[in-house]
Amino acid sequence: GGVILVLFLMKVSEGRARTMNNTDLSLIPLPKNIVYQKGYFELTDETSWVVMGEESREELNKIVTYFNRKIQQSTGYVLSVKLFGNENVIRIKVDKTLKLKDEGYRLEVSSGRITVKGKTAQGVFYGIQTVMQLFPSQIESNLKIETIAWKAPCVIINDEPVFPYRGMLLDVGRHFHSVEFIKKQLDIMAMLKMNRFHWHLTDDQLWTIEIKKYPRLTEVGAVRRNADGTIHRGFYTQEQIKEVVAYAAERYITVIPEIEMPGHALAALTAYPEYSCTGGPFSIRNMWGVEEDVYCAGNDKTFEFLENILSEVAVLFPGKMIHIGGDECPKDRWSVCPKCRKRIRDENLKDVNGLQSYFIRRIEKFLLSHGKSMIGWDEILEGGLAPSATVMSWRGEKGGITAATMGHDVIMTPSKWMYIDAGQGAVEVEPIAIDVGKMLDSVYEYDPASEKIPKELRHHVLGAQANMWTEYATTPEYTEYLLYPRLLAVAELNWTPKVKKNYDSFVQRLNGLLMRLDYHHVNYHIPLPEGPA
Ligand code: TNX
Repeated sequence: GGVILVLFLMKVSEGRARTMNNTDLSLIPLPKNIVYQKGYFELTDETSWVVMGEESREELNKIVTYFNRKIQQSTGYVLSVKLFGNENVIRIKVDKTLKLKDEGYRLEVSSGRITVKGKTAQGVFYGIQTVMQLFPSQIESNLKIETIAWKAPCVIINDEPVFPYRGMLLDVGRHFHSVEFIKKQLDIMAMLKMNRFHWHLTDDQLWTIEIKKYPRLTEVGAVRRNADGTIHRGFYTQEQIKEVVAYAAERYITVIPEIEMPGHALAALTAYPEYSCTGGPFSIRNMWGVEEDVYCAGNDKTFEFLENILSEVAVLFPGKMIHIGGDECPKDRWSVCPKCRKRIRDENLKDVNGLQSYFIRRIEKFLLSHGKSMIGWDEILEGGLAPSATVMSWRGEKGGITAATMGHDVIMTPSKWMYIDAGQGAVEVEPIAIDVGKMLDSVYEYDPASEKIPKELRHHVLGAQANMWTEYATTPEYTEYLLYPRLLAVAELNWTPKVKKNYDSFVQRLNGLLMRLDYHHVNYHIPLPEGPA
């Protein structure tokens, strides 16, 4: 390990020692279009912001506050905000007439000033994120650094994302992760221009969201004793949920909560066994895999229970989408449950698979009546689905392609590429994970809208998502180790046009980004193309 680290650091310092060339920018994700210029802008304690125009002024002021906080920590400068000015300023503006997508921006760094124009305030936010990446990586430090000239090379950049959905899933239903941990990842996601956080809040092994109407969900469902005697626990109060949602919103990240049903529900059923087919009693599952006891689809009270939960969830998460899981629901209990069999007869369903579709459609109707739209894993396609639902394709891309053919929007998260809970190096040296051999380059090469998807359907592909399941990710350090640097590859494949994607260039730029992650104290994996020595 030590030798590898030294070699890596030598490589990094070699890169640093070269004279700075404006074409060596360490930008991730790589912008759509860069024109390199000569010279640089230098940030000083006299630099100020100028918020131009009337459009979205209040929001732009919030963005200034966000970046000022950051800049002050590392540089010690408190940048003022002025009404006018042309020299030593960072000018920002929302310009709706720009011929760019909503999240797009145009920026120009010249020796006298930096100008960032966004199609929306979010575009401005991303433009400034790019500006931050133009300054030395030390700008990410939370301690003041006095020995650095804060120079950004002169460039003109026109940029916009390929995909509108650029996501990351964190599973807290296997191993709980703290609010502090989540905020740290949201900071990094914002830096990478990612905009969706899929929060997998419930599973067979833990229920982690406080629901006022059903206190036993967290009293009973948020603590588990494993076979080895270790205790695993944790849940978020509604106040903490609001705190995370607001923190994400400040970074232009929408939080999508996932409440799993009809399967992966044993933590909830341990607390409220009356909503299962057998009535229990149960104890929270203390191994991984798929559980046979699921919500009873024949009992109207089950739907009342779930709808009451979703009503509270709908208020906590202002985003439009609610994820209801839908994956891996065994039908064993349903096929022998009298209430489920009666439902199959009464509703003229073909069989127990029809019951899965009945379940999902009934929940979707409820969500729509609350102004929310449903999203679920690709199993929700089985037996028919209402057209407004979005499908997350995880068992490969086939589910996604079928869904797009049927007119659904799709998020690609095929396990072969996007499951970054698998190991990312040689099995001999990597810690245990759920799977092996998901290397950085193979993740990077993934294309969410490839030739495999008929051209006329590609507009249904909203983007890709990296899934961080936590069966084996028991500590924050190890979870970060699995997330990084692969999350950076996922950020780029969602943002950067196919023709600009290049793995060698990505690895070059990665060195600079890893230094930024150091300032955030991220425990990333060090990628070595040669494998172990
Ligand atoms: C499959 S992806 C699951 C998860 C596991 C994951 C492990 C999906 C919808 N279900 O419950 O954590 O594999 O990689």
